Amino acid sequence: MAVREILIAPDPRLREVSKSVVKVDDALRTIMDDMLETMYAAPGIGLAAIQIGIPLRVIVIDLARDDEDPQPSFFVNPEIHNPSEESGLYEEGCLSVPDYYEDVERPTACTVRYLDYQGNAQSLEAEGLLATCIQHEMDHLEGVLFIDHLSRLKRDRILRKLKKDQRLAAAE
Ligand code: GNR
Ligand code: NI
Repeated sequence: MAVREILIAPDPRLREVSKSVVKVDDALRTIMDDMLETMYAAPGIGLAAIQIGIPLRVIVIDLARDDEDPQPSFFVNPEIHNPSEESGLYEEGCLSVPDYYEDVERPTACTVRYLDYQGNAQSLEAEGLLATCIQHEMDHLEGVLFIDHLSRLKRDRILRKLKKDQRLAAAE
């Protein structure tokens, strides 16, 4: 397993629409293992493949707390069904938008259909943080970032600061 570099906005690759996985094989499992290790190292609770530059519809999530055993979940070709009519606000962050946290409104529950690490079809009823995280990761598969749910003023302000941070880091 290897920790890969996480792309930071406004990297144009984060705007790509990821492609469906054709086969869950060992090559894909290596990517999923690297995604998990990269997410744990960050640390974060979710990661989409495009965040390490791989435009495939693959997500890893682990919501376990530090004092709990790891509970990694792998979602290949995930689809959201039956989003709840009820929506709620959750303060989101993103490893590709480091150090910014803002409330985003999303359905509070949904069903997810996907292929697991072995390639078996699964269905999961998600609510709360899991539902939020899955929807945040699904957005990445469409080239959408959580800041796209904010006002243009807030989004542009964050993107401008991110560009400046990267300019300063490059000059170091
Ligand atoms: O680590 C992460 N935390 C988080 C908090 C609230 C809502 C979504 C997330 S996902 C984020 C990791 C990430 O960027 N995944 O794409
Ligand atoms: Ni993210």
